[in-house]
Amino acid sequence: MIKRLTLFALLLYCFSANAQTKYSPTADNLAARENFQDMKFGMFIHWGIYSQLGAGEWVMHDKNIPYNNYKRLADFFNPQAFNAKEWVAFAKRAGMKYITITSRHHDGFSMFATKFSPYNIVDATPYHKDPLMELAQECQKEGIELHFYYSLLDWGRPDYNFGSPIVNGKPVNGDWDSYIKFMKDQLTELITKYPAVKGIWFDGEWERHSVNWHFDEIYGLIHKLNPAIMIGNNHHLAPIDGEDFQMFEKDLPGNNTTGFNNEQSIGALPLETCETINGSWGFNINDRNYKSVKQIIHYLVNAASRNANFLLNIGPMPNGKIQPEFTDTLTAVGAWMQKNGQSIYGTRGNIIPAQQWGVVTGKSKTLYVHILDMPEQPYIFLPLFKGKIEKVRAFADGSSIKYKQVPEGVFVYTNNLKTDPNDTIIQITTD
Ligand code: FHN
Repeated sequence: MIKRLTLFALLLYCFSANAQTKYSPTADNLAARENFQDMKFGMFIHWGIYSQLGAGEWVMHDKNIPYNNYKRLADFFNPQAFNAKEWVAFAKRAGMKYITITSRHHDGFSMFATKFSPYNIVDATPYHKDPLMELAQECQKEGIELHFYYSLLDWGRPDYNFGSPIVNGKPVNGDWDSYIKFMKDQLTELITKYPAVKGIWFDGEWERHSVNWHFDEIYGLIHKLNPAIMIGNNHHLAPIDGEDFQMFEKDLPGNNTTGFNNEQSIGALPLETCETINGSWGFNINDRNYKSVKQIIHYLVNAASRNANFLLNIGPMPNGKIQPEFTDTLTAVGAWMQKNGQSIYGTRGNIIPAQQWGVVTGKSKTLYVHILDMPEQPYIFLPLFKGKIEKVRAFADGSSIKYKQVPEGVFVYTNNLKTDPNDTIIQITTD
């Protein structure tokens, strides 16, 4: 009898598992994915009450600040100099097409007006305004996409119960159902109230790999509210059902210098890689490890050649201003994009593997060869290239360049080429 019951339970399980419908993206979502890949360059923003301590967004955790003491930061968070117009104009000037901003980080503080937690910028600070609404409205006006970073991990809420052991998919002593409901309520607010929101960027799953995050319900809800929303999750794993893009942290797809991407293979979804302009995500007054204009251009070009967007982070200051080191660098990157954006926006990658001299991006019948490190010999070689070439020109001035096609690929001669210290671009038109 017991055997029969077990068999029946097994059959029932298999049946219900099969009956679960797999996510199938709508036409609008597929269009959003194409558009996402076309944008190529986005601005990541980590900004919260932690910015006031000038030591990054993990300061509460890193400096062992008790949650109740940390919460006092809200009492004097008053970013009077925040100006959504300036931020959006700055992102545009840098050549960025979308903004991904922290709506709630691991400290649990909501940077938006929410009915579901009093610990939010409108109710808990003297600022009493919702900067994310101003940003959303400005993004919509200026044609910039807005994505919200949303932390799954919460260091302070009793229902999350940070540090608790996990038993049967739930934290012991927490109230997991209440926490899941809370997140769904907040996500509903973010998706239904804020204009221009086009994506949700989850983070913090890695803190509890063994818990049941109810992603089927959470992703299902988001796509029900707006099927075109792009969902990504920084779980450092291969994408799971319901996600619309795959992200990599501080590494180009396929690399694993951080150790985050041990279990992460590259899937078929649109890709994004994020990195920060210095060494910190949130404002860090002591971090002067600024990336140069050249480093940022190289990151962007390398990401595009591997078919990935580049989401570059800045941590604004607590008053809402962006420090001049960041604005100067990104204004120069924007000037470069103004001239050379055609070789990045709307392109796709994985045309040939990365070479010692650089990489290739492409759009329909045009290839853009990015020489990032000019070789000593007067030519570069593009392996595997089999298409019929119509013309090879310098992108900067259109002058013709000599080439020789062989069965193994093509030699492009660089001796008379005017070089660019950031990236010498050659345009190959194929038939
Ligand atoms: O812990 C966070 C960190 O603060 C930051 O938000 C980055 C951005 O990719 N993600 C987490 C670390 O994986």
